[in-house]
Amino acid sequence: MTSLLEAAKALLKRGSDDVGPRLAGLEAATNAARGRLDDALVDDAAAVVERAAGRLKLSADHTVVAIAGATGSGKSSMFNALVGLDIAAVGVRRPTTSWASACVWGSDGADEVLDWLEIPHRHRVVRDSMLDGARADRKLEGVVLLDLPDHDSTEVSHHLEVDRLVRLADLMIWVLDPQKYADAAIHDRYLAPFASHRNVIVLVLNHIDTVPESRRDAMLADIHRLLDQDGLTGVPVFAVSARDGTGIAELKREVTGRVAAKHAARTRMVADLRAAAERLEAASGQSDAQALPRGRVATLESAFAEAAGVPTVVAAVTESTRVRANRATGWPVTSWLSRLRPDPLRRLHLDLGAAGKHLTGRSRTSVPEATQVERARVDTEVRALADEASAGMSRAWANAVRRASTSRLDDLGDRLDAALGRTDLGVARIPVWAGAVRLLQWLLVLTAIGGGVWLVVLAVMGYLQVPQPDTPRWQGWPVPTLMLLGGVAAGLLLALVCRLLVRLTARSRGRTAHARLTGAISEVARELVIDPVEAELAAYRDLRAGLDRALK
Ligand SMILES: Nc1nc2c(ncn2[C@@H]2O[C@H](COP(=O)(O)OP(=O)(O)O)[C@@H](O)[C@H]2O)c(=O)[nH]1
Ligand SMILES: [Mg+2]
Repeated sequence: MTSLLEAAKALLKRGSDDVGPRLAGLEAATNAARGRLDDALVDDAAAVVERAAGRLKLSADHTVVAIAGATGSGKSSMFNALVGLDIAAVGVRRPTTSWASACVWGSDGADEVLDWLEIPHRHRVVRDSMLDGARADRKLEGVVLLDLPDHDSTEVSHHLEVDRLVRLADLMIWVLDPQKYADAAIHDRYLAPFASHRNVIVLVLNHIDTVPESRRDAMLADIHRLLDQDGLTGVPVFAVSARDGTGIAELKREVTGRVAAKHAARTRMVADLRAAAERLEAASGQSDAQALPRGRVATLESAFAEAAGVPTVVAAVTESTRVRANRATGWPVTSWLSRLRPDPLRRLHLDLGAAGKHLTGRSRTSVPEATQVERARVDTEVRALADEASAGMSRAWANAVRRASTSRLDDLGDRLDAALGRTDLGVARIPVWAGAVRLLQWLLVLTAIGGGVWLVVLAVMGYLQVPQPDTPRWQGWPVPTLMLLGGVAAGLLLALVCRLLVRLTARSRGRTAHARLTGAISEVARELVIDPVEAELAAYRDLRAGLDRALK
């Protein structure tokens, strides 16, 4: 039960608090909508994303406050004064490490932030764990206070660390001391370069207890003058003593003010994100993306196949196989007659194979181009597919789907023709059995001719009254007569039987060619229509997922 409650709480918290996922969601949705929804709308959402991302810096739930300054200016003392405990070592240079110390008020998600800032565990303090909740300063909830390494340290890594943290900070407290506040090196090297960050900088003149009251105003005026020269006009300056506590309350108020401003900005940011996401949703529709229905794809492919002339080619394959195999297996004496008829595949320029096409230099087959009716059917099927795929989407998105579905249809004719031309129809050779039959047929013809010649010789010898040798007999029949009649009869019979086989073979080759052609045509359909439509559906899915995250 408890774990269930915990889970529910965690969910609720996510639902109301996490700006990061909302921002990421809106960004994904914006990218997906680019080019598909109205440009002005998408630009608007992108601007919200950019603004929010810039404002977020590190974490919307934390306000990062960094204390920077020269060695001995009192950073560590200031850190301790703000924390209210002696945590940072005072009066110590840190030559051995370049790491900042950190204190976090409220522990929610603090570790993540500190990990991100790469603050080692031993330098972390969580304020709530040291005091009971009632005493902890509620207004400082979410503050991450960093005691930066000395900026005037000679080690390069220290500079890198300072630069990195300063860029991430929501507020930078720059500590000066009365001795060195006018030091040109500090102003030129450290303050002036941060002019563009001036709305996140406050200046602290520490050690104010060591300055006689009478001189304090003049010193502050001098600092303001120097800041003007640095391009840091308007940056607040606090006169503080970390030792006796002068001005610490004001400084704390400044910090809590920044925290409140950040909370307000965050609330406004969430509202902006939601509003932009809602506008995108209104323009794109709320339904889930559909998968492309298989049936639709199949009818589209069959429309493509018809437009490409697949039935014509398949018929030609069947017919051509029939003609060629019949010619091979038919009775040789009559089968030459069939040569007078042109081969149907040759008519379509489809039997040449790649090498032949190269030789003839033809780039197109002569399969007739799609008729208007066939072409119209393709268009209808494409539209039906786009309509079905975009069901439930807004009109704008449905238009994007439809645009995509027709975007590549211009070269449909050429692409289909090329697919036909490339396909191996499997008709280059006559079947092996037909070759064997052809051999047999010729043997039979030779037998018949042999018998015929023999008979003619006998007849001539009879006519010339030349004494004839005994003609061999078989079952009472003279062998030459048997050879002539048997050869002719067997040839004719064989041809007849083969016609049946040829018809079966032709049909099977037709089926093979049909399968191969449909395969090639499916590829064209996928590339020209299905893929572009699916890209739109994928973008819609991305958009929906992004909006769900942004609006959850
Ligand atoms: N009189 C006086 N001494 C201070 C003040 N703040 C810091 N110090 C001293 O200045 C020295 C350096 O302070 P520290 O906080 O270590 O400076 P850091 O090097 O910038 O971290 C220490 O001896 C502190 O006690 C202050 O406001 N007044
Ligand atoms: Mg220090």
